[in-house]
Amino acid sequence: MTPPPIEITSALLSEWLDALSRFSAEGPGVTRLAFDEHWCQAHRWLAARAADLGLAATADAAGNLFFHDPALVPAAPGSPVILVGSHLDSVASGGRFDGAYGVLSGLLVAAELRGRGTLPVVGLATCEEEESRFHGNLLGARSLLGLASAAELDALLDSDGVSWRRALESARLRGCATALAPGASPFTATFRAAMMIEPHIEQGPVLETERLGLGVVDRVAGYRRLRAILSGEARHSGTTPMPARRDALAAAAEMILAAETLAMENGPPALATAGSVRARPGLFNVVPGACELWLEVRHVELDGLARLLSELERRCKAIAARRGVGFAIEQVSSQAPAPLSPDLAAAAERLAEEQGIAHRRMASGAAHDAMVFARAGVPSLLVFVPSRRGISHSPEEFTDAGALWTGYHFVRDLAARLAAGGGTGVLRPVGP
Ligand code: HGY
Ligand code: MN
Ligand code: MN
Repeated sequence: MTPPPIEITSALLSEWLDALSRFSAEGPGVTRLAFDEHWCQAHRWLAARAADLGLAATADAAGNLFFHDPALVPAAPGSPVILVGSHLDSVASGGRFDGAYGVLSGLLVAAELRGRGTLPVVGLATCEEEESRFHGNLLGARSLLGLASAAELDALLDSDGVSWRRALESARLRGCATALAPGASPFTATFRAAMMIEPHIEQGPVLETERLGLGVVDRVAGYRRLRAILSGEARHSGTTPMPARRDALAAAAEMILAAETLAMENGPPALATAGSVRARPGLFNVVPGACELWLEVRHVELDGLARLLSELERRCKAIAARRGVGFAIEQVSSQAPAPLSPDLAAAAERLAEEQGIAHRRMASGAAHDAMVFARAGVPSLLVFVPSRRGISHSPEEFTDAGALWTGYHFVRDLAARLAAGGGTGVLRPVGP
């Protein structure tokens, strides 16, 4: 075993979280969209910190970044590893901990456990998870598992019309991604994921309310994201009588409230959100003739999610028909709810009990990279630490240093135990 050249402490974790948060666009909170210049700077900074810790940092063709023992050869066939990490991107005006905590934890765990155990531990920063730039269904995790296709590189466009291919190419020119493989499957596995552990802030109020130090997550809610286009008639706002109007924005307003009502009627864990509404032409003196509305529903059960989706569509269509407004809807992204590994959750609970850390099993309402790994058959676990007042996707997101360190320590010890046992009891045979 080789000890890391710098001491890994709570102060170091906090200092590096601060440093990582500074790779952000102007404005409140952290804005680090996949493959943008701030993301690239963060990527290079992480590679440099890996080197400080005596680790190699290997990027893949999608810009995912792996932190590992230099003696470990990437893409070596038949050599499974435990991946520990989370995502590097953020939402616009997000917090300092979402994704970043898991990325830094993975980096530090890989350094501390380098050369220990029969199963190597590799840190991971996925390139994209938030869908803030591309609505790509968790591009990072999917690409590193070989589940993203070449067609998506051109089909996925950001709000400026830049394709995923072009954004990735600019990141590659800055040294943050390797060349795409030719053919329909441009992404190949850099490491064979035998297990995946994602340390993350809870982003909700449960752990703080119940005064618990850890959440052992055994299932993750899924979502459906919809773009609705409403077409009415743009008319003079000073002369068009109220009953004669076909106002696309007023119809959208009703749909927004219908979504809220639907989720309230269903009760937890049903959730519905209208995240964006854009009216055209967007003037004081014109009745809006067109409107784009973004809607999202979430649920931890697949049938619950399907029911929410169909009922929301039914209510929106009825509103549009009553108002004489055209209505077209498309699903832009979706994640099925994902159960995580019961074996890993049980191992985590055992360790939390041994260490005397107050904890509970819970579901995650937020989506996470771990759900993609789990659905791909990789035993996966999310470990939560408390979020102050449950706030996330906001500059106000906060977890104190002690709670972050407890979670880090716990994940390190869990990974060490799993690595030492070679994954016994958890690791299922991994196909070729
Ligand atoms: O949207 C989500 O649930 C995640 O934070 N990306
Ligand atoms: Mn997030
Ligand atoms: Mn996250």
